[in-house]
Amino acid sequence: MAAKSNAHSLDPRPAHKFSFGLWTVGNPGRDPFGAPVRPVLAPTKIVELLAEVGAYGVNLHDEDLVPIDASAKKRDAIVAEFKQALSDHGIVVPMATTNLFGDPVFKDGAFTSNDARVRAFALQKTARAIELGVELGASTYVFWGGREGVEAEAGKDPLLALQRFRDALNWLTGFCIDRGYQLRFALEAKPNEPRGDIYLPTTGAMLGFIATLEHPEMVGVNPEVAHERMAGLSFVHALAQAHDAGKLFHVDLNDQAGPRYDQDLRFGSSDLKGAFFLVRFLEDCGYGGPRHFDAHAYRTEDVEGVKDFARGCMRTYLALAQKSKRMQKDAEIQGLLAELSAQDPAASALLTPYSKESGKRLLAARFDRATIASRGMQYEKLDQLVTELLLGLR
Ligand code: GLT
Ligand code: MN
Ligand code: MN
Repeated sequence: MAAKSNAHSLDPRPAHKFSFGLWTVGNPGRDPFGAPVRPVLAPTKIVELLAEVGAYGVNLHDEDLVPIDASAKKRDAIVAEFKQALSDHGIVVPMATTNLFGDPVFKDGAFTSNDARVRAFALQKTARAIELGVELGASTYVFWGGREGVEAEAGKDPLLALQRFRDALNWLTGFCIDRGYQLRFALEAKPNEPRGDIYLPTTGAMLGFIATLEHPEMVGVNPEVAHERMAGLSFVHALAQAHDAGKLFHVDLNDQAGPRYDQDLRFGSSDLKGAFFLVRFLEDCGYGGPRHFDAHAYRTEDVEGVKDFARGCMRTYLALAQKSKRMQKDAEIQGLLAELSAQDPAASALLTPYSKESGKRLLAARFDRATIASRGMQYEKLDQLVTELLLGLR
């Protein structure tokens, strides 16, 4: 009986806010070396599939739904049909974004292109995609500048590129304010691919850049697991910095085996322990936004395999959230953590905010370095306990 109720507790519910992009479950398995291996599913079919596996939301680029050359009439018909599918299946659109990377016109970037015609077209395309997102009920708007970079450094002035990126975001926040849209922008970093080097390559870089915008309060970040790992960085640390800055507006969950091409693997399929710590962080920090899986099924899969992939992302997330609760109740782990957080009162008294007085006290203090340094931190024990907890041994 216990096993059965545990199995049910891994069933996704709307309150979990699990979302997928049309481009993720709809990914037909094309890669740079091979043609698609799965049928292209119509957006309405993808909505149906997401409802079947238990997701709550679907995200989209403008072109995932409306072809770039569609007439206004065609666009409206497609959108109406899509809205009907959303309401038939009880699926919402929490986030929308613009495809500023697929069309050849964006081969040298969109907002940072050297060509003013491209920059103006990118703004127009984004403004229209924002209208679409708002019409579908999105409250977060993602910016992933896949083509905003260089191979030939000589070809673009990096300062000018940043200025152009800033000008574009300022224009678009102005547009939203003017229209009365309540959208929040979320900037998504990636170090490289498809460009040799993409500007603002990490979440930390994005956070620094946001402070230079005209409306920083409207702009946050959308960190992606795979993208931080491609740069060899800790994802949970990126999440923590974003949250600390009040900028964790959205999150792209997937997995990635170290610095290599962007794998967008099923959540938790490669670095289970890393996934555990990020779930623990998201669950504990008060993040209330969607848990978006920006990943796709292996190229070996058929449509049933895509469902296995989507269910797997959500089940692993929920299982790890349960493990996090279990860790909270594990007396031995909590005992070690309590030991780690116990502080020497005399030393704590030295760590008060700076004043002339506290400065004098600190400078006069004497430290027994050898004794302090001789303390073992017991991280080996702690880490092994966490490992055994994840392995189901505790
Ligand atoms: C693209 C990219 C993702 C972004 C999407 C939003 S599109 O698939 O690899 O990381 O989140 O533009
Ligand atoms: Mn990715
Ligand atoms: Mn992403």
